[in-house]
Amino acid sequence: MKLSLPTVCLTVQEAAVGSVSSSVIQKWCGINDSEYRVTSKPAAAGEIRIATIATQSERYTYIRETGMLSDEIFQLDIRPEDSGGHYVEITHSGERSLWFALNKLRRLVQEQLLSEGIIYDYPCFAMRGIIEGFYGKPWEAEEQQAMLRFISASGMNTYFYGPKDDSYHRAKWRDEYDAASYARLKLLFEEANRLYLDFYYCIGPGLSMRYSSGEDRAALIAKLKQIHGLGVRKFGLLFDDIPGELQHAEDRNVYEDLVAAHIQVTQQVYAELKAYDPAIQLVVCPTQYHGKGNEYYVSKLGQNLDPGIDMFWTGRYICSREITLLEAAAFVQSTHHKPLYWDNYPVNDVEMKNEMHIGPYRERDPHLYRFTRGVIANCMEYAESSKFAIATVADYLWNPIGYEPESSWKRAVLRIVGERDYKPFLAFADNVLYSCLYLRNAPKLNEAIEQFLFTFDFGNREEALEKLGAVFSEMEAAAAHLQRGIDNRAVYTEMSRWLAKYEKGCQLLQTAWHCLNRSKSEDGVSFDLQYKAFKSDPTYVFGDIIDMFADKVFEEIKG
Ligand code: LTM
Repeated sequence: MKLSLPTVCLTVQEAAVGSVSSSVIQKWCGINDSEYRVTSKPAAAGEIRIATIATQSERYTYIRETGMLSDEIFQLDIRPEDSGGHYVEITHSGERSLWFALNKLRRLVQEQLLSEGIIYDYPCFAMRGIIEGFYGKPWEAEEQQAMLRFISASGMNTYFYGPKDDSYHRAKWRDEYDAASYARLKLLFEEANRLYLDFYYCIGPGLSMRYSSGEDRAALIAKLKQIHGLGVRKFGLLFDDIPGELQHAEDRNVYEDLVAAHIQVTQQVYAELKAYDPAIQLVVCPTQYHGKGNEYYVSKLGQNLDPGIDMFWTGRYICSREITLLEAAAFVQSTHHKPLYWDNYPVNDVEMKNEMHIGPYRERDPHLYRFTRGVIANCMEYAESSKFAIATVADYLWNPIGYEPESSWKRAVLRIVGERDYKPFLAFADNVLYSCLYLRNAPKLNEAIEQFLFTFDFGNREEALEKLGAVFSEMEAAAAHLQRGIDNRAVYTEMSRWLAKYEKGCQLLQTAWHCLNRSKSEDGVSFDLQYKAFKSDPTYVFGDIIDMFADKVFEEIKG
């Protein structure tokens, strides 16, 4: 989506020294369609004049609250200019913190919150990002690039490449990338770099690897070195979703169990890559990647891995409804590693394929950053629709204590679908919020029906019908609006199945209303047919809310 950002004028003094900040600001203007100019004059209306101060002082390189060095701290000192524009002095420690400062500025402009004052800001979680780690069609190159721009603009700093159905990542892990796929990966890596994102390349060899085989271990290291050739320095070794026992006789002769094999292979990969290039970093995903954190496999793995290797963990369950401090602390205690959460939200693959996960991120303890390396959210194969949830994950990870799911989510909806479709989209979205994080269905519709039933049965029937009719009509109007088209074409296409089911449901509710109003005798038959058609579509919209209401309608039809 295009933003109408003001012209950004860099003060002459800055540009004159040919500073790094000048090139960062130019790049940022390019990405955000904002005009870039160098000036000595105060900013006129519609302009922002920027001056930057780079410093390595403690205030800009160390987060006291987390006790960690950081390259992401910044301060914005915003002052209105007499000439109508704004002067903003950005204090930062380097390119990345300047980048985040500019993105904060962008949000202030976008949300019309640019006003005089000082904003000193930094993120709470060290690693904040997403993983393309779902089953299903990997994202297209353009979708990947757009997603990188989106997460970077949202304050995230990490992208993991690990689509289960990229055969080079998992099924054909031994094979080196062909020229075309290698070139595509290179572009992706370069874009991540340009956007100050840490790029992790993941490999999942566990389906067929013979852990004891020198040849297989050499193939694994050679493959990672091929990726290292692109400039990639961060890797993920994924042992998730593979058999929990050693599969090959030769492995059973060498290792007492699976975890012993995983320790040896991971340690060797880490040692050899470190010797090859000391800058490399490694994350491992255990085969037991969820639970209490004190089980045999994961405790033994953690206690025997180099402390520099990070460990993925999805929490109590594969898709965890909540993540608590106690759970994180238990993991730290038994594995001697802070968990790096691989959070399976908004992913909707495998048995969740009929759900559409667009609701806000919830139920993660606001103090979780104290016990974790970070959170990496696993996305849906629907790249554009993943952004609703991802924007809220980004808000939580930056400032979990100030995070408010509802307001963060509404900002995300506005940003993604735009003003024209905002209200109808909210009306629709309320009926597709169900996920592992939120076990409720269609809360607004549910409340309207509950109120209706009470008044219909025990109060004034006409009044009850009138109120419910208004709710249904509004829903039907929203469905019709969205079916005619959403400005964000990608959302429209990805959600076509859910939008169609929503429309079907809205039409069914209208028929139900006519039945209850007894205005048309043929409505009973029509409702029955429509209801059967609605039920035969497994796409998850409304949950069971319409079913409960349908029972009442059938009861009334029977008289
Ligand atoms: O969660 C992990 C570590 N692995 C897989 C994911 O690739 C998959 O997307 C999710 C959701 O189905 N479940 C997994 O087990």
